[in-house]
Amino acid sequence: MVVAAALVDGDGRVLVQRRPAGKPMAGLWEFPGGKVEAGELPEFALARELEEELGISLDPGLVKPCAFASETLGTKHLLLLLYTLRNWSGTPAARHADALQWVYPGELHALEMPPADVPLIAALEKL
Ligand code: 9L3
Ligand code: MG
Repeated sequence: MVVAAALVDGDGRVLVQRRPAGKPMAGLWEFPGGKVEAGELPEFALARELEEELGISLDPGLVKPCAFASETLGTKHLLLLLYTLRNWSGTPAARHADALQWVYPGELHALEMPPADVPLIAALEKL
């Protein structure tokens, strides 16, 4: 299971990051996040991943479930849970990604995203 966050700023824009060269799906824009570890609650996994990837800290109790999607690649099945996050501490910096950008949800369609992220856009357009 993979968790990801849509950080939402005061203007309603969301943060996406570009997967770096050398990683699977390099060059695609994704909602930041990563794999939930064994025994870990999803919201805590999300806080851990966002700290590692963006250098921000957040209260796992303040993330809101938003949408989910599943993706099958060969024999690999991926369940992706998307949460929205409006309050965090620190300024997001690209620690794992090679670029970050803030975009309005309607602009996400123009970006190349991993297959599991694409169906999540609709939920963000209704925020
Ligand atoms: N993944 C897809 N969309 C996302 C995230 C955070 C992750 N928004 C996929 C890419 C990998 C898998 O989940 O197949 C694990 O992610 P990572 O650990 O490679 O970032
Ligand atoms: Mg990740």
